[in-house]
Amino acid sequence: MPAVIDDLVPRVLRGDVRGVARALRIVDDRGADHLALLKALHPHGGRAFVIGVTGTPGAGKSTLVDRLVEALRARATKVAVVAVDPSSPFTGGAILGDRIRMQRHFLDEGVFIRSLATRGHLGGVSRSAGDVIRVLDAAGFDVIVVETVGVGQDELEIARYAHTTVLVTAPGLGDDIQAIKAGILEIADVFAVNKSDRDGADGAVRDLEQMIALGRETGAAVRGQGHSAAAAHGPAAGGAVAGEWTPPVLKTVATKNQGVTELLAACDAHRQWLADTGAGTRRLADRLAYEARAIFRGALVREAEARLGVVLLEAIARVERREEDPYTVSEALVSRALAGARA
Ligand SMILES: Nc1nc2c(ncn2[C@@H]2O[C@H](COP(=O)(O)OP(=O)(O)OP(=O)(O)O)[C@@H](O)[C@H]2O)c(=O)[nH]1
Ligand SMILES: [Mg+2]
Repeated sequence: MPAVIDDLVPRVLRGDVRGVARALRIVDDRGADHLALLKALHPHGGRAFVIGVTGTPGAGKSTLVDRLVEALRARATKVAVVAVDPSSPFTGGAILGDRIRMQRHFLDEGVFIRSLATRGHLGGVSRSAGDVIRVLDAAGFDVIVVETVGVGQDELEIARYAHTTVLVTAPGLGDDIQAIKAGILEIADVFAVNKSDRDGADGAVRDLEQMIALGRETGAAVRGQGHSAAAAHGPAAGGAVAGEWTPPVLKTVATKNQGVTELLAACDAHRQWLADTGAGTRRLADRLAYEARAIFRGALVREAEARLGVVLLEAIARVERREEDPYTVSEALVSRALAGARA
């Protein structure tokens, strides 16, 4: 192991704030030592509870996260917050806004706030988030909250790293609730209808509950298990019915700190359910498999690009000039990159 990593690892494991910041910079830069660092930290992870917070832009995610941090600190939990904004070209501004919103935690040693500059990273947003979570987990943070904007593919992928995924929406975003249907229903464990001080909160709660019930019916039908009304609707406060988790839909007003205790309780209940049913172990195995594939793909592309060098550039130029089709070119490139490689 490189000497610099040798020195750094114990500092990260002690939770030394400067050491953690340094480690995150190394991971971000993807320099020569970053894999050695991640390898060394890997065995020390697996203790942190990772909460993913996603949902429609402007729904109040950061305000809510700030309140969650406050509630967690009240129980002396060490918390790290990771803000991810993969799509916006104005990331600097958005993250600055998040910082200002959360700055009252800045002098608290038990809170670590970090924004993720993700665009342009090979392997994508989810790989960066996975690496950052690995460092923070090893550093002994009890809870890691990951805030992502939107409901796109990146956010769905980041949810793979979370134990509990909270979807935040707000009244009057009817169109967005339609958009949410595309995949997020399956991955959200807890729903928060924030800005419940506004009109339409009860309607939004009803809509979501209906969609969840419908999703469960469809799921049950697909699995050929049938369903009961009780299983479809579950208890009002959310929770497990016959081994299944019914995502609760909670009303919150982040600006007034309303519903935050209940939201945290729902996350705790989901964590307990993961532990009690073995679902947590399965999710972890899924996540590790997914992560291994993503890391493999990234490493493969890097290696192939390094081997091909200028040959790759020339081949792409031929496609640009319409001398060759991209399929034939890709096949030839893959053959050439892997030539001589043994399993
Ligand atoms: N009325 C009302 N306003 C809220 C509530 N929660 C947040 N807001 C306001 O909504 C605006 C957006 O809040 P943010 O916390 O930045 O929302 P966000 O979802 O993190 O936004 P992005 O990260 O940009 O997608 C801010 O002006 C908040 O003060 C709430 O419960 N009620
Ligand atoms: Mg935000």
